[in-house]
Amino acid sequence: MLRVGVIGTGMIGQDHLRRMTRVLAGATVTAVSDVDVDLAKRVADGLPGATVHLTGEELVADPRVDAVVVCSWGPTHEQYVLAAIAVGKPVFCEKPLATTEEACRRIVDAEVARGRRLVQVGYMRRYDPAYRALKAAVDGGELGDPLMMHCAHRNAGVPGFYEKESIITDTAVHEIDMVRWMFDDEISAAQVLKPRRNRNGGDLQDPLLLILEMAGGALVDVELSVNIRYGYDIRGEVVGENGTASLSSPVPVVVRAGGQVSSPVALDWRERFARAYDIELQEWIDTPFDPTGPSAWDGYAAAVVSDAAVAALRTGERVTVSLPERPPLYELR
Ligand code: NAD
Ligand code: ISE
Repeated sequence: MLRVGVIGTGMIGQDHLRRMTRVLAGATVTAVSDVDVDLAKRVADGLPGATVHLTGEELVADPRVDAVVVCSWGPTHEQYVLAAIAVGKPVFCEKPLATTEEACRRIVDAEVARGRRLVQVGYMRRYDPAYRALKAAVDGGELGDPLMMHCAHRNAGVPGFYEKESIITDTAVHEIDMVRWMFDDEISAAQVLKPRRNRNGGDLQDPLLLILEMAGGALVDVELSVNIRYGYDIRGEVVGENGTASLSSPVPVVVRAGGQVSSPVALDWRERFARAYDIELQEWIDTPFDPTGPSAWDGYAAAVVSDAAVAALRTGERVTVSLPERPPLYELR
């Protein structure tokens, strides 16, 4: 049984706790921590035997914790991931790995210095059955070479920690990781176009259109709408030389009644990606010392592009991206 400590007991922290205690096999939660100590205590009430630690560092050092799950706000991830690497404990870190290139580089450097992979990042789309089927269609070759991908990432509203640039660093970062994986290719430039603002978003630049250029020449457009009220809607269509392939809408039911055809829209990411989160965490629990999911390097690469996209958002310019050489620790397996 893997003894897990969870740092950050907010929305996704609680959702991962639920799946580790009620859905998945092989893990037991022995500790939790949150800067909101009362919240951590309330959450721990439902976790028999779990210790509440006042700091994440204390949790990482707990001898009853074999592995760490980090679910606190993005800018706080670095300190906990570094603490786990320092004591050689595996760490599953929710995305983004950290919110800047520099912070992610420090994590990569620490892991390389340690000489083994200990970090997995929560880019769960790689585990989503619909995205996997889309990638299989692209890899199968029937479409010919992929030329473009159209994506939409729509949220009904934004979480409390959201800041001006979170639309890139917290939201678009999923597509940034996903297209690197989908096309086995790196992103070479980013540009941001700003349409008229949605009044639901206050002074947030919402929606926006992110254009990503892939090194191999494909172009990706991502519509980001984060206060669109009607629900959580994730779309993706790859256009190839001979055909197209798109994510099908994963609706549980279609109702035909009263002269209407209707189906429910997911409320948020918990509903839309439930299966993907289950698969990613189960695989991590099964082999925490040999993680096969998104690595610290993938987290770093996403942050380099995300920094470029933030610069593009600020300046209106097309910003080029170049990644340094990937350390041998992260060679594809
Ligand atoms: P949240 O605000 O609901 O929860 C975050 C919790 O972290 C809060 O309880 C807060 O008090 C705590 N916290 C903040 N700073 C801390 C610190 N220094 N130490 C310990 N605890 C701290 O936010 P959330 O929606 O659960 O998001 C948390 C993280 O998970 C973010 O990085 C977010 O991007 C990521 N996330 C990923 C997905 C996904 O689809 N993979 C979905 C949602 C959130
Ligand atoms: C949130 O943090 C997530 O990661 C969700 O998957 C994403 O859709 C949302 O925009 C983010 O705020």
